[in-house]
Amino acid sequence: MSTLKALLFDVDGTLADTERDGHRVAFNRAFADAGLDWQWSEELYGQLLAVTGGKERIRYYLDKFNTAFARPEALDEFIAGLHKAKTAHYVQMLAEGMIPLRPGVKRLIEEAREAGLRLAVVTTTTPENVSALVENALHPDAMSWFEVIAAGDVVPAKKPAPDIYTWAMEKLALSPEDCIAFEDSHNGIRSSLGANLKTIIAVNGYTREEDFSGAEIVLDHWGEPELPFTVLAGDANAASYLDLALVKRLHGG
Ligand code: XBP
Ligand code: MG
Repeated sequence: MSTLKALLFDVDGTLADTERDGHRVAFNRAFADAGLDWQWSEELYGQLLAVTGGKERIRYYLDKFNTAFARPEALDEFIAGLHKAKTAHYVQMLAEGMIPLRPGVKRLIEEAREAGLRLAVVTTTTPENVSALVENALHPDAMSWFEVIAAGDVVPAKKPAPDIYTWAMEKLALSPEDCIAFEDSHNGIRSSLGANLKTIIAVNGYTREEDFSGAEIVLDHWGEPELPFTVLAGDANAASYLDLALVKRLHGG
């Protein structure tokens, strides 16, 4: 194993718990704006999360859960319009500070920066959503902390395909042995493992029961000195929060 050089962070569910009270609410607001009576409940949204990507998720909803809807002829444009409105609502919610980072995220990223590690974001979400979260919840200048932002439609095949991780490592000019990935979901780890990356998992309410075989460790959250994590699978070597020493140990380099 080579020395660890870069940390690759997923966004939704990993940096912040964005899905239930963020994306879901923004989708519902966009539907209401468009005069649609669609309401994505917390429970339905859990099922819709099977598909990554907001536009792809709307299409999946129509295909599987709302087959009676009279589809407009220009369906792609219709979905793109709804999704654009959803992004505007979501970014607004972040600007209002409605979605904090998960415990431990800021501390770990700051420690990694001080140690000279390279950082990247690797996500399925829309690029505007990344900057809105990072600038509002992490630091106003924090976009410059990430050397590569791999987001949204830059690769056609979204997670669980490995393409977005492969794309990010190409931009960093690093190989999988130089990096480690941070994820929260089954689709996320399928993507990172598919790109041959060691992966650390912190689950959230929607992903707790998912299959994380192949993860280096599965935690209930990243942990803080005053807020210890619970290890759901793997060995934290008696640590109670994720710091760089534990990340390096899990990476093995
Ligand atoms: C994130 C997603 C995204 C967001 C919505 O998955 O699935 O679709 O829910 O974002 P991951 P957009 O954390 O695995 O990257 O609406 O901007 O697509
Ligand atoms: Mg995620």
